[in-house]
Amino acid sequence: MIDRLSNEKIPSAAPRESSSEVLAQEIIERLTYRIGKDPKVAKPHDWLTAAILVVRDRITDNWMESTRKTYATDAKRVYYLSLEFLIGRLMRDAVTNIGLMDELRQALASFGVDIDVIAALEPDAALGNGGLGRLAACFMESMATVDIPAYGYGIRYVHGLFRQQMADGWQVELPETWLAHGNPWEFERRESSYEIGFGGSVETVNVDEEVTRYVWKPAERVIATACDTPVVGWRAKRVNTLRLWTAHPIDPILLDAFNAGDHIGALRESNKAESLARVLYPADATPAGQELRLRQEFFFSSASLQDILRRHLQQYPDFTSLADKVAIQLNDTHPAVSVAELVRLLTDVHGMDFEAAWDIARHTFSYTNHTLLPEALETWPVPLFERLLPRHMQIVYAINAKILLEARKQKVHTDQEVRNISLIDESGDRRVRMGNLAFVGSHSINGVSALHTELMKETVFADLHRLYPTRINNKTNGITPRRWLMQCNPDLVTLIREAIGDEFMDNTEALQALDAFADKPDFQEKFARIKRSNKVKLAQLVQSRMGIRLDPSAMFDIQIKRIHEYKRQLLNIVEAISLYDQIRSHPELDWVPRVKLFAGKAAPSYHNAKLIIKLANDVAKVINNDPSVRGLLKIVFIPNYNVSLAEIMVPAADLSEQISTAGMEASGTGNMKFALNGALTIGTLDGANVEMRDWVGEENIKIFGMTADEVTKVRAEGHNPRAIIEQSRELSQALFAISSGVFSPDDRNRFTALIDGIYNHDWFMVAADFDAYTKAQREVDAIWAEPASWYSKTIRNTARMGWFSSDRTIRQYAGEIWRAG
Ligand code: T68
Repeated sequence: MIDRLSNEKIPSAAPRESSSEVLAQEIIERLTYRIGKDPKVAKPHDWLTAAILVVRDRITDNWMESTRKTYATDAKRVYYLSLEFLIGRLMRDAVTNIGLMDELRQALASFGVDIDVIAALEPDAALGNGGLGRLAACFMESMATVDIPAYGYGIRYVHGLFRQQMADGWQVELPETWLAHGNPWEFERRESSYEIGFGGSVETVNVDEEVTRYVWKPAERVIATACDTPVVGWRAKRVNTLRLWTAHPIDPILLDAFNAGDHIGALRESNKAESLARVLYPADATPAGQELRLRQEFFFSSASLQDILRRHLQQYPDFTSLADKVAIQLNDTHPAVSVAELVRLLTDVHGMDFEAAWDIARHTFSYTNHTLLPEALETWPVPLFERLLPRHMQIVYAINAKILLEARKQKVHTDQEVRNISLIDESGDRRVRMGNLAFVGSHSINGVSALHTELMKETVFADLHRLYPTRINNKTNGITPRRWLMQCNPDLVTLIREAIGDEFMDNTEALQALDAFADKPDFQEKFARIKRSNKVKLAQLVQSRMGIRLDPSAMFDIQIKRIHEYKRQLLNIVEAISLYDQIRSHPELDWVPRVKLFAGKAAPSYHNAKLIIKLANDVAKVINNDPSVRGLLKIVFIPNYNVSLAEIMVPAADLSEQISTAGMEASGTGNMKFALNGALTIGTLDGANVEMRDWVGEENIKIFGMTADEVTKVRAEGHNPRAIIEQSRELSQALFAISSGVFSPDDRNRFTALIDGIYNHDWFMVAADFDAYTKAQREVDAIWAEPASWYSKTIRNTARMGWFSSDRTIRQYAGEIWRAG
């Protein structure tokens, strides 16, 4: 196997020519022989599939080459384990990265097919909830771009994140069916299948007086089968693999049951197995809690580890070299059970002793934390964990005993601190703490922004940090500039190339040269014209989807992200209401016309988040239909936010809303996308906003509100929101309007509880930050009123955001955590 892969004499497919004529010929071949359609009757979808197959074949050539290179150079492999990959569409990404956009466009045009039309038919692969899943997708593209041999491992959900529909302003969730037309990107790998067990018991075998072997006898078993998607980096330097697992029963049908007439029972096992990969859990930043989720976590962790170990043994004699040749990154705690599973595989299956296995595990794993919200930290009830994974429970106890002994030896921790370090939370019902398991099983624990990393050391992991003070480190998030600048904003890219040349396309930090153009009137004018044309495109989308007309010369003020109380869409809506009041009370003033756009999904079980969506829609209805506003303010909530919608909204934004309660947003990545595309940010000193301010300069970002330290202090000392509200006429009027039913005449109490929350505790500091926020908004208006000043700032945002490329982030992971590449 190894010999074959490294043997240069094995012939490989000949490199392909890429003229538009050759591509056209290949498209017809795929249409005819792979899809079975005569070009005369082919539907747009058939053309899309044919085009993807042509592109995929070209990528496949580079893919094999990349795999050969990894073997030949004996390179370390990086494995990125993530329950979410929020990819979006792949066609435009793949075609631009292999540099065939013009040729393919021409080839399709020769059949009268518009590439933009068919590209829009590709469904979004929405195998993630939000930032965490999108980060994994950006990382996959950047790992290929910076030439790191990497595999992403996850689950091939049949249904990704739900489709959001609005029914009278309420969010309704509908199933999403991205696989309805098949998925031409993927390759099923039947030969890469593994058995995954659940439940049952553990037997002990005494090998001799000293050595006991443990044998797990699972009560249930399912098969995990690999499905591979190639991920091509910029300029096709390398192609890596995204390997997603599907679940199958061992016996597809129980024939005895079927023959006895039990037709449903005959399929029970099959349904149970397949339910593992059926659907993505839609809760973000709130743990799912149910047994199926833990089953999903173990299913994909075990399959991935078995695959990693098998690949290692193909190339090396044993596992002593594992940590030198393999780095496994745990994307949040969702794959944390891998720590116990690797120890089990190395000891019970491969005969290693516990100490050696534990040592290898710790040197192989590293863990990224994405949230400090206590309610989002994963824990599992001990009885559930033990019933589903009895052997892993024993291993968790064995690890815990080691760690607690180490802590006791240090003699610096109080009893309470030792209890905090324990892998088992004993404060109520006993629970396994997945964050602590991931921490102790890893040599690196990273946060996703400088602030977040510091807070990790001070809060959730304070005691573990004291025990292992060198492990926590920061890796500030990034975004891929291919999707989030080159593909989504081609006109801006043309303008930038004319101004500063092409270097920024390979090194995003070279955008800095644009700084010299920020105050040039003719450059500003061109920059403004491109922004306007992006806004016209968004306005057309809003017109056609929602029947609302938007004026592209108004300021487009955008907040798009998951709906969550800590992200404070509510603060934005309350400010809109207060602005509405002022426009009506002072019609004589020179108001800046604004369109406030919102989009985002709420977790289906998150009551307040769903109420906030309804409020945005109720407020929009009143304001948009009030003639006394004279079109100066519009509110729009665009349904069904996804990656593809973001690609249209991001380049069209003038103002980017990044207004989370300080200390609560780990990083944010939407903030980076907007600034890179020339929007001004209004934001708190939270997450990566802090570092964005350092890069763009404080005169080019509008920061407002309490700091994380101030929030902590106010919460500790007791906050009196009622007093604050009573002192602010604008705030009390806006809150009163909401709670008294001005926007919900059909149900006057609809929002009473939501507003009572602000009066009574204001956990998210909406009242506390309101005045600072409105003041900042009026300052933004003043800048907008001076176009030269506005564009000078926004151009500098584009110029100075290059550091936030995920290529930089990945280089830091590779150099400082993985020691790979
Ligand atoms: C996000 N986390 C952070 N979680 O909120 C954001 N959680 O600040 C950060 O930029 C981003 O991660 C990338 O680091 C999430 O998106 C989830 O989606 C999630 C999903 C399931 C369970 C818990």
